[in-house]
Amino acid sequence: MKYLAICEDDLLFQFMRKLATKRSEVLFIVEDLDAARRIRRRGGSSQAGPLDSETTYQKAHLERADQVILFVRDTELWERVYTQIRSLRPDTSILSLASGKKSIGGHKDKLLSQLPLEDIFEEFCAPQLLDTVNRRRVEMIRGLFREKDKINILLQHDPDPDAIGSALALRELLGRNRATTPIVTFGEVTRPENLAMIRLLEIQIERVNPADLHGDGAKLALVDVQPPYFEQPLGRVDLVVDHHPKRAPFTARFADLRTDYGATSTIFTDYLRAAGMEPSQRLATALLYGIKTDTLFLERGSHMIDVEAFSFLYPFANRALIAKMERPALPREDLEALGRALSRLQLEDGVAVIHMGEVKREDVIPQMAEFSLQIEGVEWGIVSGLSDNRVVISARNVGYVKSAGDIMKRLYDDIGSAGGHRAMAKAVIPVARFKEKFGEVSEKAIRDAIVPLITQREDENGRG
Ligand SMILES: [Mn+2]
Repeated sequence: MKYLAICEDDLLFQFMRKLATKRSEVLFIVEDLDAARRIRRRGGSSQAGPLDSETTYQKAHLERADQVILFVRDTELWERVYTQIRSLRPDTSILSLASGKKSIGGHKDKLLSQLPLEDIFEEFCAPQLLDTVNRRRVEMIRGLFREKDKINILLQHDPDPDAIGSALALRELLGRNRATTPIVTFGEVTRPENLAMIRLLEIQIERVNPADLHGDGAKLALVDVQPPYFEQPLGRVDLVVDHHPKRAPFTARFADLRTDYGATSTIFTDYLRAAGMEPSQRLATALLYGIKTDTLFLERGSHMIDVEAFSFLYPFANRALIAKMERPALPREDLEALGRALSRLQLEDGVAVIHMGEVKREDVIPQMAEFSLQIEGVEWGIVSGLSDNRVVISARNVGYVKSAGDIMKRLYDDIGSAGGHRAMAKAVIPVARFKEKFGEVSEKAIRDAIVPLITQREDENGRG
């Protein structure tokens, strides 16, 4: 096969140098002498001359060419060159590389085919370019923090797998651990699948009060969420990586919002790949589960990019573990404790108070608080249990009433840690301190303390 490549300059040669020099049958015809020399110096064959002149093609033996490749961006020149070639060789096939689809429109020429540059670029160059962009972003992210900085990675109120996976990935990307880079939330994980995820992957998510976010000069990173989501101002935000649309303006030292991504975990998978990092099984499992749940197994709003990230992570992940997360099981003992508690449930002013006693697994408590809101007439669900010599209390409400976080704080913050937001809150108190203040750990003690605060009229609010 003899190829004739007709080009304005030596750009095409640069792109296909390996191929063109290996196959000496490609002759490059270029406009100027310098370009022709450059091609020859680098091992190609070339000839210089006006591209629209008959003499050029006679010298190049156009009649021996099996295929003409046309790489001319100037549309007027393109027309002249095309006309010239066709008048000399009506039967040779021409492949035109051009931007846009314009030039081909006017010609009913079966032997002319066009390869749009955009398509070539997208398929072969864009992924590598994107890789460069991601690598640059990773460098910027690493540059945000100094080694001695503590970083809080803040998630939404009820962290989901996408957020949790992203937080783990950020930590890994920064080469940090749980102590220096805790994952925090103002709320807590409640969905059984998500609780199963953090239990099976041994991920700790700490509850913090908004006031403590920058304690000890800690830096703040947000993943899968943006600052305006939070009711309270967050102070200085160092990093935001998210895939949700930007609803309100915010400032952050670094922000990467990609609304065309189905999951934030996909963005972090991009980062990891660009940084040349192979994810651990734990991280790959978390990210895979994040992408899977946020895109409803690659159905909802997912794109090629999510599918690619998914298939990259798949071999590293523990699929058996994911199957367990999707069907979380409750310990039998805890179910029995719940059954007993439910059997004596009394509803008063729409408030359900359930004390489960000793529980095997602490995450059953928020799960049951969530569940209690489904009981008819329940507007507040307060569920408590004992775990590790601590009283753990979860509060939930239907959302339009008083702030659960405020009430828990007023009651328990002085003897333990308590907080949360309007619809969901938690308190953890050492048993001894609870007994000092309330006498005993029982449904009655909890109810007697909480119900008055819930039913208190608005105008009294804040005085007690
Ligand atoms: Mn998400």
